[in-house]
Amino acid sequence: MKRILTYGTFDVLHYGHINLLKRAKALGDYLIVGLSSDEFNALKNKKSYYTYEQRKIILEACRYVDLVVPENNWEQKIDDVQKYQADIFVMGDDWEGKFDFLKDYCEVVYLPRTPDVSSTKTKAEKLHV
Ligand code: C2G
Repeated sequence: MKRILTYGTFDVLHYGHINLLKRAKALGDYLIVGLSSDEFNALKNKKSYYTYEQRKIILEACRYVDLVVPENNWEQKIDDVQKYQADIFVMGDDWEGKFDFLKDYCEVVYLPRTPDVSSTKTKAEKLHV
């Protein structure tokens, strides 16, 4: 049973997020997502359209996601890898290198981001009519 761990805000869930979750899940059998709390988003200077609870409901409906847990700070990742017995930590490659310290605890994989889509862009673009 290979366990995968990833983190993010996953606001206004879009196909870039799904593409990441799908590829992460394909690396193992069980995908745990550390979902950024509203308070942690503030630390990331990110505002989300949906609240943590709303983003959690949406993410839990995704077929690739097995467990959603809160991400409250930058420091919890080592503990989380141990707590959730993660074999592989996965992030989009906009984070390339930023989490290499986890290599002492699990495999670290950075996956290519899906181009041309983001929650910010989705919220800003005119709706297709
Ligand atoms: N992502 C992607 N392609 C996009 C947009 C996002 O592959 N077009 C990936 C990101 O690289 C990330 C995940 O989807 O791995 C979630 O993206 P965000 O919600 O923007 O997460 P972020 O704000 O980068 O938070 O501790 C880590 C942070 O919580 C990551």
